[in-house]
Order: sequence, then structure tokens, then C-alpha cells
Amino acid sequence: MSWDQVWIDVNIATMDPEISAPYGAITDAAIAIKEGKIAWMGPRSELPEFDVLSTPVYRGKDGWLTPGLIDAHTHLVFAGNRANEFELRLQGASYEEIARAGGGIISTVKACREASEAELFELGRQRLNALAKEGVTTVEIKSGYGLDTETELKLLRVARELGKHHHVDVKITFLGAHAIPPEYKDNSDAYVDLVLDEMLPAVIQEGLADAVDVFCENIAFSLAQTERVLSAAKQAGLDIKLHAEQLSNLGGSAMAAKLGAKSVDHIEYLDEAGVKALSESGTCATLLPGAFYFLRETQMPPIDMLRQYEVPMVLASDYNPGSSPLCSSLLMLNMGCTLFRLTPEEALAGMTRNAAKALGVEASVGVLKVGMQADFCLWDITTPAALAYSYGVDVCKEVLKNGNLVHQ
Ligand code: DI6
Ligand code: FE
Repeated sequence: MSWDQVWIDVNIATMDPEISAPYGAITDAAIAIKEGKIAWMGPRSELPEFDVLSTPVYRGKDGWLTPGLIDAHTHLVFAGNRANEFELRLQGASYEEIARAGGGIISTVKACREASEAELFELGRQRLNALAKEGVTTVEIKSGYGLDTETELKLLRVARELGKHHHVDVKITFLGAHAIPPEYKDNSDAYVDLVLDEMLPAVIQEGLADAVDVFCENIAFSLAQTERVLSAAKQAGLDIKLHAEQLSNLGGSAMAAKLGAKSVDHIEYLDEAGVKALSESGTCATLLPGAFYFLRETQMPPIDMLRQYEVPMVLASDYNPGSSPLCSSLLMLNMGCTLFRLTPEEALAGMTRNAAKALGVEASVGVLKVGMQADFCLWDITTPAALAYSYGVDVCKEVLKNGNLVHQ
């Protein structure tokens, strides 16, 4: 056998559903890499002979390997912060009240319109580094803090540059319909026209997005407006997804599912009809415990129903300055379990296998098996449940991206 590197003294949480053990685990395992892909994996006792003189062999000190983590929902390119609104909320103002008074998303929009591409890139790079340190190897980044053509394109270009210059793979989502900008305060339909007639064609022309998202909510876009945007995106061949049922139930999830959305995200207010629609279309349910926690929401997403209908559950940070200023993958694993009562295995699947599905990259990442990209992390833990259990001590020892060591 001729391989580029071999890892031994490891346990592997493959997250491969075809391996029946919890976490798809293989204990006392070995894994071999060739040309950035997994070339062999299995119990150490079955490791075929290979040229030990010319092949680097790494020892994992009996730690655990998992697939590289995937954060499938972030808004990590933004300028400014909203610490002042945090203070207002602590004095009793609600997220919706602040948004209606022209703060909220719109205050971040102002900061983004003023910021240069270089400034936004540097802020994005630092945040990507924070996620990468905790094992993230693939991330989704949305626009949505520009709300005019020039600034939306600027944010998307920054996301694209981050993907080019950082080892973390970046999937990009155009979220022009995130909020109604002040210029269109009394005419949101005209803003939707702008999104469809000017922004979306420009985004497509420059090849700046993999997917399109909308914030379907009373304080943002109606069901009919959302459907217009998602239908156009689908027609243009882009993936679609939706911020839906976060603060109320407008039926956005069921509509998006019928259009073939990859995921619907937040979904605290999702009902059984919505869950059924997701299961029929194979749409993922993305849970965002950071926003639930930070906004001190009390309405729980319908976890039991999602399990019952076997809807793939994704867990993501929703990292953004307003509702989830928490730039951490491991904290989300913990909150997914403590707040939403996921099992640690469900939580990890939500940041690996199911997250890959939500981003349409499941053919290459999200589970560890032969032929997949060698994107994996080595953790100094004794059981995979420890990833969700404890937070704050650095247990991420190595990260490999396409077979290259990238951990700083
Ligand atoms: N829902 C959210 O939680 C974020 N966007 C959205 O549509 C919040 C974004 C923000 O407050 O800046
Ligand atoms: Fe979001």
C-alpha cells in the first residue's frame, strides 16, 4: 500500500450511518490518507501492510477523530457590534421592539455600508479563525447586512475572498431579503423587486452565491414575498433555504420544503404540518440554540416531532451581532443538548453529517469513510459525548483539511 500518511492510536467517530455502533464508532482504529482523501479506515488489527519507512505515521494518543465540523448557518461577515442593544434588552426592550425602532439588523446594515472590503475581510478572518480553532473545516456565510446592491455584493465578495484565503471551505448564501431597508420602509414589495430584478442577477452574473435565503417573519418578509424570492432562486439553479418560524408561524417552512429547500432554519414555531412537509421533501431542520439562548426564547423547536418524522437535524451557530454573538461550534454542541435536549450523538451529527446535507456537500464531507475528503479533527477526549459535555478547555489537538494539518 502506498499512502501519504497513516494515523494510529485513535478511535474514530465516523458518523457513518452504515456503521451501526453509536457515532459510527471504530475503536482502536487506523486511518490512511492519499491525495487528500481517506484511502483506508478500520480496526488497527486489520491495517494492511504499508511502507513504514516512507510513510509518516502519526499517533493519536488514544484520542477521538471526528469529521471536521461544519457550521451550516452563520452571518459572520459584518461590521460593528450591538452591545448597546444588549444593554437595552437587559433593561426590558424586546428584540422586535428594537428592530421596529430602526435598530437591530438595520444598525448593522449602517455599519456594513460604511466599512471597506478590507475591514470586513479582516473581521471575517478573525471569526473564521475562532471557528477553525474549534475544529470547523466547512462554514456557510450569508450576506444580508447590505440591503442595497452594492453592499450585498461587497459582503458576498468578502465571503468569497475568505474562502480563497482561508483553509476553511466557505459556502456562500445570498440573503438580500434579510430585512426591509429604511429606504423601502413603506414599500417592501418594491424592495423585493430590487432583490429580484437587480441584486439576484448581479449575484448570479458574478457567481457569488451557492444558495439564496430569506427571513420570513412578521418583522421581515411575508410568505408571498418569500415565495417570490425562493422561486426565482430555484429557477436560476441555486440552492434555497429559509429563516422560518423563528418568532411566529407563517408557514414558511412548508412552502420552502415544497420548493425543495435544503434546509429551514430556527423553526421554534414549526407545527406538525410543517414537519411533515420537511420529511416529504428531505429538507433539513437547522436548529440554532445560540439565538434561542441569547434572545431568551421559551418556545422550543419541535424536536420530538422532527425525530418522529426522521427529519435530519442540523446544529449551527447562527453567529451574528444581534441574536447570536457566539462564535463557537463547541458551545453549540453543548447548547444543542442542554437547551434542546438533543443527544450528544444527534448534536454531533448536526455539525457533521446533517450539516453537510444542508449545504449539499454530503458527497465529500460530513462522515469519515473511504473516498471522502480527509477533513477531520483529533480531540483529546475519552468518549465522543465529551465534545458536547464540557466547554472551555482546548481539546482540539489537530485539524486536517484535505489531508493537510491546518490547526494553529
Ligand atoms: N434571524 C436571526 O436570528 C438573525 N437573522 C435572522 O433573520 C438575526 C440577525 C441580526 O439581528 O443581526
Ligand atoms: Fe440566521
